[in-house]
Amino acid sequence: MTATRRAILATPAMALASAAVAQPAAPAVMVSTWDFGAAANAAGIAARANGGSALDMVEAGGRVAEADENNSSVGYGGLPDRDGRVTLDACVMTWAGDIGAVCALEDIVHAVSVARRVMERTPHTMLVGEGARTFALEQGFQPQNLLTPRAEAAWREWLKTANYAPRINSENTDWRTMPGGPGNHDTIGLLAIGADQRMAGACTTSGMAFKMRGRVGDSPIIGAGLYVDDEVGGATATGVGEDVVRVAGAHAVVEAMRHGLDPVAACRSVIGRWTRIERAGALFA
Ligand code: SD4
Repeated sequence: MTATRRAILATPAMALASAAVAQPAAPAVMVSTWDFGAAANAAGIAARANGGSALDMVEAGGRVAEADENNSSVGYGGLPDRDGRVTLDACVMTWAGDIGAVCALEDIVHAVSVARRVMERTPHTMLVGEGARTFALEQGFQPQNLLTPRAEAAWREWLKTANYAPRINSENTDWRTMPGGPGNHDTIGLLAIGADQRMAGACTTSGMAFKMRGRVGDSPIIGAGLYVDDEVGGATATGVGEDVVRVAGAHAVVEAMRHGLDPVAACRSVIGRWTRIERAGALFA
């Protein structure tokens, strides 16, 4: 599970998160994936300083990444699918088990906020595609073209070979190499603990670059890309979603912690499970 090894997540951060739950006086904690997570954390901590909840914190952080056109796999500036359409996936989850998600959302930059609206204003937990877009517009979100010139140039370059070959751990090496570079994925996952010591999480992405139209990865799937239970802790994933979904990654990590493993050991146990599945599976490339 190399692709998701670092990704499944928030490993050191999760240790902090777990500790904070057990100590009522502990300061608010926020962790987010990758370099761009620092700006997201700053936004989240600012939201808390303004009286925001853990959910407000992760939403604020996710919105920073979504608005950053230099991030090629979240929100505006995300690399498109093979048809040239930017489609976003996102979800949120609170300590109370409230959840909301959108999949394959087009033309709306703040997918994380739409996911929150799904949670708060519908009787459902997930909306997809055109339905998600219609709901977002009804909720007052403004439509905009999410395909930036840089992302379009990268897509046109990709079309020359149309070779779909996601590389594991590309976040470490070349997510900054847009346009046209091989940095074909990354995502932001966020976990936060609010002043009331309650936890929430969010995950938002444009998914794998040049994916098939309609493809959805792990990021908006509760239990795969994100899981939160503040009796135990939280986990979020980035990486090749097809791999994370196979082991219900985030949920598996939280459940392993529930059974007494520390966060690192919990991640290792899930990676081990994935590795065993990979070896057994007939359909793996
Ligand atoms: C997905 N997990 O759509 C996301 C992509 C990602 O680093 O995290 N890339 O499969």
